[in-house]
Amino acid sequence: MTALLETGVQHTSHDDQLRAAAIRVLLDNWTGTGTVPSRSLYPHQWSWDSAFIAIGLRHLSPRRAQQELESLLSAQWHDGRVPHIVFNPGVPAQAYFPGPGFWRSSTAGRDGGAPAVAQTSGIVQPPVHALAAWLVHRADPRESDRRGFLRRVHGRLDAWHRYLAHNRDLGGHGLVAIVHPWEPGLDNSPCWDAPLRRVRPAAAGSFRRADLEHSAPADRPTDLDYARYVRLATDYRDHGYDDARTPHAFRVEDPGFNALLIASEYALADIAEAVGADPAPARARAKRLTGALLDRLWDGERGVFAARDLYDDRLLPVFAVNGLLPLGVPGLPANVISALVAAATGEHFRLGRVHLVPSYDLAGAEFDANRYWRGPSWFNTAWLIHHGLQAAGETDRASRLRAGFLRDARATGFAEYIDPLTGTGRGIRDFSWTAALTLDLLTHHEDGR
Ligand code: 2M8
Repeated sequence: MTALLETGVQHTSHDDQLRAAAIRVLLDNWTGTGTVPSRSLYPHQWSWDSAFIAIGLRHLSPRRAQQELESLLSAQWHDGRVPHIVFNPGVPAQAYFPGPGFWRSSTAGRDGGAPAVAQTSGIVQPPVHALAAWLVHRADPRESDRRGFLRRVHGRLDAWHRYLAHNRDLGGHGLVAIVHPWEPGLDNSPCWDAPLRRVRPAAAGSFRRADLEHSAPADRPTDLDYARYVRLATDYRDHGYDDARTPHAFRVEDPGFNALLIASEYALADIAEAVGADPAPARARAKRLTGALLDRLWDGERGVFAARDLYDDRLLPVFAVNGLLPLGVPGLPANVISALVAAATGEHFRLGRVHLVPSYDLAGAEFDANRYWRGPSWFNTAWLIHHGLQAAGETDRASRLRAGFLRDARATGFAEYIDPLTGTGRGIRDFSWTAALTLDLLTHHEDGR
């Protein structure tokens, strides 16, 4: 710990001060086995947060980055799912809703092989973990090999991807479906408004939100949205988190989730090769997913990817940041890449003319510069699009986005999200993935990822 603390002191330049501040956030939010997204609003371990956090932590302590991922993966269910939250038993029950008493994973999830001791949620989040594990390994291969890191995580990551391929292809077209708006991580995006309208809200007063104690109501989802989130999660739980048995009133193929899975399948193939296993299955899955992504979710008329509602098998005509995330997927046709860059820079997202990348259409009827995923810009999606632009050969745009990212992270004290029009910080501060990805962008690494 002392060595880590020393890493963060005695710097003078602008970047070094920012690096020291980012390290401070990560040290403060470390619990001993993993990192909380925020001490106040999110006092447990979140799945895709941990992957982004590990990507930053690898520059501070590759060993700690390994631990971050391994502590999350240790709560994996036998069916392969990596839960979206792993609860810290030391945190009071009322600190976060829905908490362990709501999800009841060890009893309701018994058939899915939920851990007997660790308490978790029953839904999932985007599978960024294999990508994170590979990047963590690459940061210090010798230390990784010495600790047998890749050998230990390979089987778990493989089981995770197999769970998604086998249990979550609810449409039968080779893509993963999400069954709750929290699963893609873009909780209250206008993308989900239409499919959510079908969901009967849980009774008002049947649950108590904890988020409004830490964040302004104008920045967070509405009570009606919450009542629907609770209904969906209750139905899943009451069907034992069994994907085949649950009626799933909400079933959507999301381009962001599937694009991140493709990136992670390629990373899993690299991991397989490094541990002497067969990389072919993961590579084949990545290729199949890419074909299905193009067939099912490319909206050629609007020039972006779109989510598909499996209820009526229709694309959801919404410009949202998840539609840009496939930019980094290897092997996309050139016309798709150029259309995506045009969409990012056009009137809906105005890349380069606003702060980072708005989560939703600047010209859309539902645009709200403050409210959670309904307009604000987020640092993790900006980081992903930065890499997508690099992969597309758009190096100038990528470096301008990187510079804006670092400016906004510094100016807002590592805000959770920001107003895309003014750059004002929203949500909470000292947010872990903002700090972690700042650290990553401040550090040059040879493979460009
Ligand atoms: C937000 O989601 C949680 C539910 O999972 C919440 O609103 O309470 C989202 O921004 C999600 O993407 C993120 O992983 C999580 C923790 O940072 O917070």
